[in-house]
Amino acid sequence: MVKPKLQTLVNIINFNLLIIMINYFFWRKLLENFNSTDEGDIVFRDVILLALTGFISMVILLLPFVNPPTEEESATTPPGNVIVELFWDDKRDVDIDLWVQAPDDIPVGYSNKGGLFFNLLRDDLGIYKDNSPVNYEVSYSRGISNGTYIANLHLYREDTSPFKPIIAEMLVSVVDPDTDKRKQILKTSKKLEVIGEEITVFQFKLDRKGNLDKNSINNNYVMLRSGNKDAEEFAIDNE
Ligand SMILES: [Ca+2]
Ligand SMILES: [Ca+2]
Repeated sequence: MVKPKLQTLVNIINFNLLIIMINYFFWRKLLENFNSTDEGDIVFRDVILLALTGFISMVILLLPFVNPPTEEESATTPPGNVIVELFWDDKRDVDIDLWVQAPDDIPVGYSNKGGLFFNLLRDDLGIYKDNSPVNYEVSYSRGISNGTYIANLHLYREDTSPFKPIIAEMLVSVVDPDTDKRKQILKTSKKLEVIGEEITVFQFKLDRKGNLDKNSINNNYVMLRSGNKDAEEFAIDNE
């Protein structure tokens, strides 16, 4: 619960006293209409009046705490400024890898989860060793560099033999650094059929504000992945 500042509390109490007075005179005027002259009735009336005004003032005093402002809004603000997401069928134990590269940075993917600007949150292996029910990878950048971004996917491991083609969906979003508003700028689906194949899904240019240069969008292939099985074996053999 967020504590109100002292000044706010003083304002509430002042306001509350005003309400007590208004209430008291309102109800008193109302009850006077009964025109009772009996002393016992007057005492009873005053007690009731005090109890009533006390109750109303308690309610008013507690109102600011019924639905206090929380810091939830900031918790729902997505992290990062350039967000590249990859989705594939949750029910299939297929491992697909997302690879991204920011301008003037190294490729970021499962074997290199952090660069200067991008970070891969997690390498989703399909259903294998996954506590979540989803097949999903996401990379975030902090801040937006001016220049060309590349987003690839790599079909790493199959679930069945022969392999049944699978659809992967890629989304690119930008969070405006000034307003924190998130906007999806690119979206597409790809049918993947060849195990081990890496494709470039998007190349695109952004300025520092996250504005997309629509003329820059293409999918000319640039290899980003490293640490693939062949490369690992090659590295081990040559040690
Ligand atoms: Ca993966
Ligand atoms: Ca998964």
